[in-house]
Amino acid sequence: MIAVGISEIEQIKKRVRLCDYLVVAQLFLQDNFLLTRPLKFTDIKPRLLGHWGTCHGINVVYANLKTHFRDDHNYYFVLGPGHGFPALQANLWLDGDLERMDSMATRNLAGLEYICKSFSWPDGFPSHASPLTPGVITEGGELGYALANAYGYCLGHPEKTVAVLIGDGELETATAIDSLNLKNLLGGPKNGKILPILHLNGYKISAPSIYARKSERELNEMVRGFGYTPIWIHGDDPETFQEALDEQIDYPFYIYDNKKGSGGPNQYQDSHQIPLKKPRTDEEELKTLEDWLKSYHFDELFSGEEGIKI
Ligand SMILES: Cc1ncc(C[n+]2csc(CCOP(=O)(O)OP(=O)(O)O)c2C)c(N)n1
Repeated sequence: MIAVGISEIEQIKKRVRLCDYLVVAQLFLQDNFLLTRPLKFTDIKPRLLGHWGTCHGINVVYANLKTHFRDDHNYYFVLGPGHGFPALQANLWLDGDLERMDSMATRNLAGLEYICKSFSWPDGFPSHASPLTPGVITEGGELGYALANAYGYCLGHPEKTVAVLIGDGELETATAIDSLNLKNLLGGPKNGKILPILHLNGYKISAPSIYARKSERELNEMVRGFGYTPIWIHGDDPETFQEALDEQIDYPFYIYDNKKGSGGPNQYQDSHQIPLKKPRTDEEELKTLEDWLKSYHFDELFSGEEGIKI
């Protein structure tokens, strides 16, 4: 039994589809953002930069946490892998957080075109989370500090809950793994609650992460050794995710186990950055990109006239 109903579960799925589409649009498109006509070579950005592989997982985590903590004004989210910026940007645009900081990022077609065109574009947005991003206080390009930041943010604020998403590659940094020890210093009733979520998508750039090479048992024992209780979330089903978040545990450590690059044309190590190299010159890749974008049925979630429909 989970604390959210069927309509909220459906809403999470729609939100993830919408944000996934916006990620792909930001990475690839400089025109024809709603696919109102067949995709052409000239619709594709001349220089493709950014990261896809981690983005679907970020969108899943963001949507589930947002629903779970919908009534909690003391809930905060820290994103470790700042290279997943297009996913963060999609969520911030959808909720109007971006428009509050940047009046061009309106929640309509003009704003959608603006965020897509401006991603990784001269004088536009950088490819990683940066101080231009609402709520971002630490440059997002260097991995490792997310958990320490989350503990710091909770210091002296027992009312706060901070969920922190840590990449499995990121957890290989000395800073991230050692930050688990902060529980012994800062866990307790005087400070806020930390919810670490390990994004176990298997790979760091082109090689398997060390944590993906460990068995479930080894990972569980490692997590328990640091004083947390491991809670596994296998796959993308929001019901499973909500069930995990509903568990009442003092020091949870969620392990979100999904496929890197899910929903895209290739997975794991081939999905880390731009999974299609030459859709601006290769007919087959252009078609693959068009099919990929169409797979999200974006017209059910957004239209030029009505705007956001979810
Ligand atoms: C301290 C540091 N070392 C290396 C890098 C280069 N780098 C960028 S992304 C990445 C892989 C990250 O893997 P993971 O944390 O698992 O994220 P995901 O696989 O979800 O993209 C690395 C090593 C970096 N950004 N920061």
